[in-house]
Parts: sequence; C-alpha cells; structure tokens
Amino acid sequence: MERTYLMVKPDGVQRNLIGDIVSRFEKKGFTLVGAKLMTIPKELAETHYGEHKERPFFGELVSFITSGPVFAMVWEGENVISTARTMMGSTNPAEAAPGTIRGDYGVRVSMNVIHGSDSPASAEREISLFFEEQELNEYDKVVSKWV
Ligand code: DAT
Ligand code: MG
Repeated sequence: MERTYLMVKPDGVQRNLIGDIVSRFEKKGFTLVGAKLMTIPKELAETHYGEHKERPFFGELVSFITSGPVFAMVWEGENVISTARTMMGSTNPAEAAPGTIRGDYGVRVSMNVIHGSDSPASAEREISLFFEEQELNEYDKVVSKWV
C-alpha cells in the first residue's frame, strides 16, 4: 500500500488548522500511520528542501519551516501520494482551487499551510527523514474494504 509524507507547516499549526487537515484525509478514506508535533532542526530542513538549495527563496523557506512546530504525518492508501497533492492544491495558494487546502486557507506562496511528497521516491525519502520505522503503525481498518 502506498504511503506519503504530509506536514502541516508552522502557519497551519499557528492557525489551528491541524484538526481540519487531519479530518480531510481521514474522511477521504486514508489511514494515518504516524504523526508527531515537532520543531524541525535547521540541518533537517535544509536536507528536506535540498532540491531547492539554489533557489532565491531557499533561505526564507528554511527559516519559515523551522520557525515553529510542524505536524508531521505519514498517511497510507491507494494513490495517496497524488491524491494528497490534489487535495492540497497548487503550490501558490492564489492559484489553488477552492475546496483544496491551499485554496481554502492560503494566501502567499511562502506560507502555503501544508507540505506533501510529490512522487514515490520523495515520499520514501521524506518518510525516512522524519520518522523511525518503529514510529509507523501497521494496522487494518474494518472500513478499508469500502473505500
Ligand atoms: P510544493 O510545496 O507544492 O511541492 P515546491 O516543491 O515547488 O512546491 O516548493 C517548496 C516550497 O517552497 C513551497 O511549498 C513554498 C516554497 N516556494 C516555492 N516557490 C516559491 C517562491 N517563488 N517564493 C517563495 N517560496 C516559494
Ligand atoms: Mg515540493
């Protein structure tokens, strides 16, 4: 079963959006396999966002993501990586469709509420950056045959 790494960013935590965001993925039919509130160390932030190292906004991105606690999560389900990206909406909240998380709650690209892995390779990489194997829970839900 596919897994993805999702994280409510510091703006989402400050704005009390953890519950709403978790609720959206629960109601959709995905399974939460791991979660924790954490403040990301600078080195981990730089590794996580390594692909953007040369971008002009890299410094701002790292300082924002380390500025307060994030809610780090691993979710499981069929096509969860791409479906979660669809539920998040476009990177720039100004262009994100209404009904998506960024479309409903974001204004600025630099504070866009949520992160989600964009491919199977980045999901695997990001899950192992943020979670130890024993923090992830393997379990079945009775409802799983219905969704
Ligand atoms: P996504 O988070 O949708 O995967 P990304 O990987 O292209 O988007 O960029 C990572 C984060 O960097 C993004 O969520 C917000 C920030 N970012 C992207 N483009 C930016 C820009 N032009 N100015 C400021 N921050 C930007
Ligand atoms: Mg990305």
